[in-house]
Amino acid sequence: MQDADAHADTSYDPAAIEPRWQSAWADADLFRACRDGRDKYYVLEMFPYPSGNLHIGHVRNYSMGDVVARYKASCGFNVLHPIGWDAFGLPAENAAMASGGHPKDWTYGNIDRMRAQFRSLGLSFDWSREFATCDPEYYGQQQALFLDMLEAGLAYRKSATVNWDPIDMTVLANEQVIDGKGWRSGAPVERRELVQWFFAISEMAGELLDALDGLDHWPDKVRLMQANWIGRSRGLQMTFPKADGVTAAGAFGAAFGKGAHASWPEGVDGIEVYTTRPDTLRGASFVAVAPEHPLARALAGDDLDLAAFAADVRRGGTTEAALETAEKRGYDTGLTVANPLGGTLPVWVANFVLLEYGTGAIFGCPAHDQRDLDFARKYDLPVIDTFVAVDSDARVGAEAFVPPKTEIVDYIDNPAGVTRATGNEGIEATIDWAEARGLGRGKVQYRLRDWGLSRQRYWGCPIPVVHCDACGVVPERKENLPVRLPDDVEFDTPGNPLDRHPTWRDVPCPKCGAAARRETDTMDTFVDSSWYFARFTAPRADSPTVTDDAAYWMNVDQYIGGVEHAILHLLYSRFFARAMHRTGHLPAAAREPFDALFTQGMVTHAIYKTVRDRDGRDQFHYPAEVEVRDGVHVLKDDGRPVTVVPSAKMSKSKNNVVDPQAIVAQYGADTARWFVLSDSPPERDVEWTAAGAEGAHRHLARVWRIAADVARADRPANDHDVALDRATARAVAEVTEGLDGFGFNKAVAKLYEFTNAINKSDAGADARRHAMRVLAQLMAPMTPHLAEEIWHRLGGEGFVMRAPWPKADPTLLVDDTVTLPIQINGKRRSEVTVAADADRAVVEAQVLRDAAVLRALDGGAPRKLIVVPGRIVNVVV
Ligand code: ANZ
Ligand code: ZN
Repeated sequence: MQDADAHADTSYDPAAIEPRWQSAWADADLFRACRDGRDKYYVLEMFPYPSGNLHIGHVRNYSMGDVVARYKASCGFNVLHPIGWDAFGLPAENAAMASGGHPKDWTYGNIDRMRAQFRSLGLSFDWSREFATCDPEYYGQQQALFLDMLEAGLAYRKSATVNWDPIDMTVLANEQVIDGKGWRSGAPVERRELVQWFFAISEMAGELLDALDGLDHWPDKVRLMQANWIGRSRGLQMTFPKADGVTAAGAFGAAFGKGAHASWPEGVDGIEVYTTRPDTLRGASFVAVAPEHPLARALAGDDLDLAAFAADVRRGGTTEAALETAEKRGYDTGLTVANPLGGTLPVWVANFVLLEYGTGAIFGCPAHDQRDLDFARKYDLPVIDTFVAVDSDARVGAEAFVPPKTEIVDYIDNPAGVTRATGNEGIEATIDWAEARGLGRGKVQYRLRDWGLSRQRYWGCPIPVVHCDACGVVPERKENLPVRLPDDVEFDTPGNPLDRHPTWRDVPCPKCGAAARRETDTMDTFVDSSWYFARFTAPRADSPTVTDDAAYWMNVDQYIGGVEHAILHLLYSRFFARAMHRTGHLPAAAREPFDALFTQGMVTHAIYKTVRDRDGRDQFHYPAEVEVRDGVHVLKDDGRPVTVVPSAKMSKSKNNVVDPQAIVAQYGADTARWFVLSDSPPERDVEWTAAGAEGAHRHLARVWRIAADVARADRPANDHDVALDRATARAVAEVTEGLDGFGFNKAVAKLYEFTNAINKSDAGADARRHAMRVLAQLMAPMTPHLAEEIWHRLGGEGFVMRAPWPKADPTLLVDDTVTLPIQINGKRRSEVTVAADADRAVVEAQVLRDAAVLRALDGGAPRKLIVVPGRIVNVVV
């Protein structure tokens, strides 16, 4: 036996190998996808935002996709593996504002840099299909889709309450409001009424929810997050009729409260509420409406205090989270409604009631809802139990009593006569009771709101309509698409530059020709990423998709991306696929566009920090400033001890970012790819360490040397060696299993083993060459350049990716021995390895010689000795 490491002739030089193979692949157009008679496989990684530089998280994401793409190609599939750029968005405008350039130049410059970085990683993208969402050829087709959706009633305009940033002068998405302030400007966000464009996603809430069940190859957590976001609930919609009495009112501090002067507006007979806990009706102590509810508006007409209260509430954001944490505040209108169970309830306007959910009005039951309880405590409203816990004295106290709806409780005077039942049973019975008396009707409600897509920004897809005084909203003619963004814009004043661009904005009406005005809102950038996967199937077509191409390439067989997109991006894409089907742009089968989804973990890195004497603040150090002395991390400079925070998210401000370009320059792309795939399961985070990268590189260099040794063929030829054949078969079987099941780290571990097996093997030259070629094939999805070079040097034909994936000879996989665990008195204590076909007596004899068994028997005989052949041995002493 000899170790190849002993006499290496050439050394591993990725800087020479990698660019050479990248050009060879490009020259052979190896990754271009064309429709043919084979089965297709469409693998897609979420396309990147062109921020300017790849980060190491990208390397992991795209390496995983590349493994799948190359592996499936070797398995004979016609693989589609495209890439593009999610290129519209605010950062480009911010950069233009900060440094005076143009968003377009900034964006395309970044794309050029990142494309080069992608190429240096050797990713098997079909570059012929590349596009950026800011290409007019792309967003023009998006405008065509929009017009079709407008016609189909899937896009519409309505007035809506939005988060308005008064400094940036723009609408903010809920996620852009942080602690009630604009995420960029830091200005307190206001609520505003604006006419906005919407997609009718809520109309599909039910089917989007139900279809989640069919997505077997999606992570459960993502399906659950989507289900929660859609938020189906069943409840009761009921009306509280108006009553004559008025309350003493005057509860909003000393200043607010209408008191005895209030009267019902003309034509209003009561208040309709939506409740998911009708079983708590007995505990209702007030009714509340949203500040923008028609009743509140009508009353505010001649109640200045109420108008002032509503205006005050408007100064908070509209997010649910903001409302959840904001102090509960209300205004007593002085009006009352009748409770069908007797008595009257006061009517309030409350800041925690949302206009857009249910009916924009509620009844409050403080005993069983925390918000209602906070409200009741503040304004001194009654707290009435409607049910209590069965076996404990848990009930409303400092906190509301809110048991899960599946828990059994004891009801108190439930109107439907329910006594001991689960909340769900109580709810259903009370709905039946209310329906039977005509008090209301059962209703399924979704939390999902329609998708507001209007953005008052420049760097986005223009909404292709024109506003005409005579004709109203007029769709742009399709032959005039794309409606291009004008290039000559200024970013020196806040607000939307399109609003101040007269020659772009002022156009004749497409219908009557009169002077009219272009829509200056652009689309939410989530629109751009909601159909790019479909566009990749025919990226240059002059319609959004092409029937035959979509039919052949859709669906995406494997989608890969970060879990941060678990909700919005995936939900919007699912909606768009449905909308595109309805408008004739996708086949029915593509309504769920992603057959399988994989969400990968992050690449993390330790943070090194010390505390600064001057002000006690943390100071962060680059890895290069730190070394280990006697097992302790210290600063190289002055030996001060460093605190290590392991496996932290990378962040520039914490000095713990690894730059893929530096890694590629130092070790090569294959090392970077191998490392990010190796250390932990793909769904988990992997911690980048210098030692780990070094180790990955050493391994690849070792594979290189072993290959060189094998290539020398200075041994007697002999093409069979049972041990090596077995090791090869096992490696093929297990690596294949790893790749099929997203167990890339397991596949990598197997490849380490197989490398050792080849190195140690004393088989003849041909057998070793064969094994080495198989190793190259198995490594090719992860380290394509090294694999290609080895394959080539060992006489492999063509490109390694084109070589058919090896198959494991099943007869070589059968082990001739088995290892059985030995349990002593029910605990696993040892194991025994015997011939696979050994009979019971042989196994028993060997068990009785086992050291752990001998110790336990202590000279005696076992009370029982049970051999379950092939499985386990039980010894009772
Ligand atoms: C009475 C009640 C009693 C409620 C109780 C809850 C607990 P989910 O289940 O998430 O759908 N609600 C209804 N419309 C609202 C609105 N526009 N703004 C704020 N809150 C609203 O939430 C439904 C519950 O949230 C409803 O059930 C209603 O309060 C409140 F012990 O009605 B409930
Ligand atoms: Zn007109």
